[in-house]
Amino acid sequence: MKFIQNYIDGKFVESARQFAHVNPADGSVVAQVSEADSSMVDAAVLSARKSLRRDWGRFGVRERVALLHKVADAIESRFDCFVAAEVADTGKPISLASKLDVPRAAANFRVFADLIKTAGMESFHTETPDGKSALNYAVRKPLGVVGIITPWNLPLLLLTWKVAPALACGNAVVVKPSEETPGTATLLAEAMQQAGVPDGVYNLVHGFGPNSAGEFLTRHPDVNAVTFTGESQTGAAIMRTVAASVKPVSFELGGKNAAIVFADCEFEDAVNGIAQAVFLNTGQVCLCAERVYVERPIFERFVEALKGKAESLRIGSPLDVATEMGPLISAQHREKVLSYYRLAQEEGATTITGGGVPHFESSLGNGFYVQPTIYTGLAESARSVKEEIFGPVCHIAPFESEEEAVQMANDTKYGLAASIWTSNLRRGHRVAQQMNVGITWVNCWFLRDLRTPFGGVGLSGIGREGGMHSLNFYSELNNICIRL
Ligand code: NAD
Ligand code: 6OD
Repeated sequence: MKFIQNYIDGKFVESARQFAHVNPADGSVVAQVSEADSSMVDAAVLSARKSLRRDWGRFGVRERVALLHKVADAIESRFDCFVAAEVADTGKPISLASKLDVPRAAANFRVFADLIKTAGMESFHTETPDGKSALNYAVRKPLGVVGIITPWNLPLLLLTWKVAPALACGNAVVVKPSEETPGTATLLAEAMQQAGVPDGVYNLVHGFGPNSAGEFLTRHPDVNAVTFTGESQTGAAIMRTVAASVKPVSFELGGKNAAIVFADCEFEDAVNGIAQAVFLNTGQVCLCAERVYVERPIFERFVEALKGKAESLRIGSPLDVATEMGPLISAQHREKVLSYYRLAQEEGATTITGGGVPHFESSLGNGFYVQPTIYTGLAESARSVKEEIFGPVCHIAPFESEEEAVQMANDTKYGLAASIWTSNLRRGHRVAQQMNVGITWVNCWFLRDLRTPFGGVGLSGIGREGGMHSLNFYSELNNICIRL
């Protein structure tokens, strides 16, 4: 049995309480994880604070940049260990962890290192009506101690997406990964040690949300800012907690994303792209499309083609390189997804494919698998069309006009991402600009440039991260005005 520990002030530390880490592919307990109590969260925050007063606080940008590249080197030098830990954490196919999560973790450190190196600051030469003259320039300073709370779906990618810019800006961090996925964050602590990151700069506490490490961290008076990725309702709870101390927050929350497929699309590209957008990572990507709107003339053909894609997905062991779809993260999450499968039936859906649980003779039968599922025929007001399911499932509805497609796509309390599929680029631009979301893709999906703004509107979040947006969130600006 493996033991997964907290990492505080450069040391791996155990706690009195432990919880089990379960393999989603077969339901077996694979590790015991130390749950940090409130005194350990205090120690982590104190250690982060002290690091700002020691070497780390005196590091210049050049030294921080060099160190972040060393962290990326350390991740790459242990590539296979990170892939194994990501697969053990999530049950995602090894091919996906190798192509997406681990390379992105290293890229997050490199991109934000390079960005802070070249980022300039604003300056203004000011002349007042009464003849005074001044030079204004802003300087960037760290926020201090940043609390980072992350979910289980892309645990390493999303953690490093926040840790890298936070460290680039000179902060020290205390991270609380999801209780479902403790492995890669712990391996990242080893990579930090290997890279020579000073003690206290990266602290890791394991545990749950309410009345556990997550809440202790967000409630902590000596944490200067909180950045969170997860469910919208959790974001609301964290917002209530941090309100008392008026901390800056960045929230990347849930979605109920739409895809709009016009009859003039490149049909094969659109089918392949939407299959990715619906089923990647077993539908557990916040950007996944759960609502697909298809222009009437190609509706039947599109539904048939996506059904073919869903039914040809190789579902199986995450360790098999041929596997394309793994299990959901947990028994509890599977029950949630299956409850939506039942709800869709009750709400009058036509099941095009799936709707249940695949059968396995092997130990995978104890895993948390569901079938990739497509529904049609639901009213737009149905709960299963309105609420985030976070599984390999979509509802496909026909539309008659561009205006109707835009109206249906925007009829949601969420607003994270959308994709538009058309060979008419003028229409692509026009429709994209009407999407009430933070991220719109045209003829692609989840094609990322880390310098671009990332975030959502409505229930999908507050603020933007990515590129300069991350640097601006993770720093305080001090404007200096010099009378000339
Ligand atoms: P979750 O909100 O249940 O948990 C996320 C993290 O918050 C976990 O570490 C959890 O322990 C912690 N937490 C829970 N309650 C807390 C509390 N009261 N105080 C402090 N911490 C608390 O989310 P999840 O189930 O892990 O992830 C899935 C959700 O995340 C989906 O809704 C998905 O859309 C969303 N998500 C959004 C993005 C994005 O970029 N917008 C990215 C990935 C996932
Ligand atoms: O690609 C990213 O930077 C990012 N934040 C992806 C989020 C995916 C949500 O599950």
